[in-house]
Amino acid sequence: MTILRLVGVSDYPRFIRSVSCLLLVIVLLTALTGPVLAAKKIILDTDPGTDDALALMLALNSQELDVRAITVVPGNVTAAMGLENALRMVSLANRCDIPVAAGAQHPLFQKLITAEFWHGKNGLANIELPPSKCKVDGRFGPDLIVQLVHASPDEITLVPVGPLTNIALAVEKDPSIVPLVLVKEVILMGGSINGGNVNAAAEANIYNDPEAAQIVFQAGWPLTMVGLEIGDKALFTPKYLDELGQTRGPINDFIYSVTKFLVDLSATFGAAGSPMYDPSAVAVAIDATLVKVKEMHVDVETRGEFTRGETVANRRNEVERNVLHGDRYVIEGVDKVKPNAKVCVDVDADRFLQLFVSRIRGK
Ligand SMILES: [Ca+2]
Repeated sequence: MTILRLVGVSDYPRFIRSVSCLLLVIVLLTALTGPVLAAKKIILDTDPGTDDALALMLALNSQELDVRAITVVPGNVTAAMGLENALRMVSLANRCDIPVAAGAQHPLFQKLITAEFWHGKNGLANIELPPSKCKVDGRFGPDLIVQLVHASPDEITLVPVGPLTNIALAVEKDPSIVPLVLVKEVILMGGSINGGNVNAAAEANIYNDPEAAQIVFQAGWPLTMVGLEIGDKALFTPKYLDELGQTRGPINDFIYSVTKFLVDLSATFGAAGSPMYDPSAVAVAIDATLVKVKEMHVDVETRGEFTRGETVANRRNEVERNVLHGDRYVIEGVDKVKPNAKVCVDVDADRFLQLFVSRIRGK
């Protein structure tokens, strides 16, 4: 009543229109600035790698994420080739402002296993990107991780999509980044709870440095494991490739070529499409509602004859308590085991793939 009296009855429709316009402006401003303000700071640790290329470009094309650094780890390709690939991709995206740093040169305790067989001889589907305009950051990758985490306490999400060597080295060099919860969260692509992809037991990223992976899983920080179950369900099929091919642009064209290589490769193995492994971790960082998670305790097998590199997930989060009585053990009860990981067990595959395609197309 008071408002009506103030504006006068004859002005009432104009008043409503003004208020509506103001509300519309506020909504538009919130839509435009909101996600930018709330961008999640991430460090992408990567061994590029074809699916690393997809992960990197998805991250750079998503305003929900603020990529603070890219650290390179050996895995799919050697450390030197991975660094060159990372620099060329960042250059293609015109993002020389993002530090790109070299890290470990080999796994902690074993020989490196490279995967040109799956990724092309240069690791990037044999696509020759122009030389990089960007310069390498001189800092050692794990040091850069520690430095950035201290500079933004409780704000940095680590997104490792390669072997976990650099992340383990960061924890070993400065264990304080974990107990003080300086790292907000770790969302890693790696592992599986239903068998491996390099052999019956192990997934490639974990298999390439099981000791490092065990350090990362046991570190005590909030950790999400985006394993094979997610990428294997989210197949990049010719349908999505066609959608990607409808638009042009440097990133769009590059990712189209990479995904075409992957789709063609998967067809030679009789698969309907290519599993979206690395981009799945970035997608979870963008929108955690894409996946269903279950809390589990996960250990990494480092000694098994057939199971080295397996992520051994305790689905019940309990173990039998066996107590020695004379010459035998007797089960006296069941002890609870504290979960250390949110394990992704399902994904809304089409929503994830549509998100990927639309972001690469810049829409
Ligand atoms: Ca990778």
